[in-house]
Amino acid sequence: MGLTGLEIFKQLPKTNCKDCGHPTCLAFAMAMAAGKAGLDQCPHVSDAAKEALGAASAPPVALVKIGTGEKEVVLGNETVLFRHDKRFEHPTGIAISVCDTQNAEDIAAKIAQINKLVFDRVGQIHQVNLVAVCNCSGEADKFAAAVKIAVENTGYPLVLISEDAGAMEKALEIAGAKKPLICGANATNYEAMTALAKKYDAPLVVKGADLNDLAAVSEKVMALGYKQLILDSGAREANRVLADQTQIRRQALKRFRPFGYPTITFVTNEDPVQAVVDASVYIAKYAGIVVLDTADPADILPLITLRLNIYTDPQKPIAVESKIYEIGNPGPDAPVYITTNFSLTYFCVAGDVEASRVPGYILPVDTDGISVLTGWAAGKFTPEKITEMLQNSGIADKVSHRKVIIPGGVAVLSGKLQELSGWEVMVGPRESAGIPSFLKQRWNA
Ligand code: B12
Repeated sequence: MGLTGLEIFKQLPKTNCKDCGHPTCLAFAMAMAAGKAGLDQCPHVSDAAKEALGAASAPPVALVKIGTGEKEVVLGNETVLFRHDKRFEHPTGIAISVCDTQNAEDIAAKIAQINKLVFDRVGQIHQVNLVAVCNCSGEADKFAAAVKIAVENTGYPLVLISEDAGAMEKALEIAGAKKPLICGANATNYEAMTALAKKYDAPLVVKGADLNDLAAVSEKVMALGYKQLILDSGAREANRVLADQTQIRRQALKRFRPFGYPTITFVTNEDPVQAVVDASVYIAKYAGIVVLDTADPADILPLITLRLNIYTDPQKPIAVESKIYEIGNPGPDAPVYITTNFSLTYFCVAGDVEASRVPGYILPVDTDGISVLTGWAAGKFTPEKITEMLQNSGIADKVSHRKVIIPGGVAVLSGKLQELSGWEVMVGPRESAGIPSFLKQRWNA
């Protein structure tokens, strides 16, 4: 169990200096107890207090990294049960599995398919994160051969799935330098698997037959001094997985250390539609990693979209940078559109400007990522801010005319904007979908 706010408070300097960003030492202690502040925020804490509070100030779910380089997968550091309490920190890693009973060409072909699962959505690139190689054959040599194909054909970090320490050792001789996830240790093989994990400094899955067994194995591995762990409760049926994932997160937040690690889940449903539904439940409910067999984009895109929605920070709308965007190859006669920097708004407008087939400039005003009418109602999409953008963005150097098109929903801004900016304001349609026909009828720079 974690320390209470008062227990933490006793160890603090009690100067109320505010250097930690909290008004008093007591407020800081309470925030730490709730997992919302870290001891490193207090620059004056003594070494003795650091030692006493070390465990309490560590995040309830440890940070674990898999792989190396730019595709490294980072999991953990979670502090809440519900996203709206703060936010979820690290998105579920999506792993697609290959089996060592498949022939070499089929394994390479599936990996090629996995590598192609890259999607551009509202201006961000989203993709799967890991390739899981499964020792389905039970043979060490076949496993090593499949791992070799994976190493040679993908940049994604690997999950090596075998409970045979001998087979794992051979696989690690091939893939160990890439810090794969070793999957993994159980009640009988944990000593050998932990030794391998230590040797390669690679993260290790600890698996239990149920939650009690998982806690016991996790404790034993921690007692061996290894803490780069990922938890597998052994459950494979969706209702059991959901119950276990929830219990693991709850206990982790109560600082039950054996459960203070990210988790891994496996989708085993043979019905392909139900498999995607199961995976979506695991993504929604705390899975650090979800391992699936399918590499079909029609299965993966919905999961990636769901993950995007769950793992965005609810306190921060998705926004695009406030700068000049060129659609097509606009010249000095091209129309200039004003909008807001809420991603959804910007991408609606960008799509419709593109559909008009008339190259143009779009200027999304920084409204802290909120929409046109919300921005206007909140005083963040004003004639003053639009004028500032027209004057400071450099758009005046790019076009020879001085006409600007604003969204029809904020027609009310036009008079003041024209007065402040000196630009001729054209009120566009309410919906950006109307831009192509609006241009045909009204645009003549
Ligand atoms: Co609000 N909100 N909201 N809101 N909100 C609404 C905008 C609305 C209309 C609801 C209502 O009362 N009917 C009112 C505004 C009324 C008004 O004044 N006209 C409203 C209000 C009052 C508020 C609050 C002031 C409430 C309050 O606190 N009292 C606050 C203000 C926020 C603040 O920071 N203080 C508020 C808060 C919110 C939250 C909950 C935060 C979210 C904002 C999320 C976000 O924007 N990131 C919110 C939402 C979601 C909405 C809602 C339901 C949808 C807005 C949205 O996302 N639209 C609307 C209702 C509605 O609009 N039907 C109310 C989708 C985007 C894509 O639309 O930006 O308008 P859009 O873009 C379209 C068009 O404008 C046009 O095309 C786009 C696609 O169709 N377009 C064009 C865009 N750019 C351009 C450019 C050109 C050149 C052209 C031609 C066209």
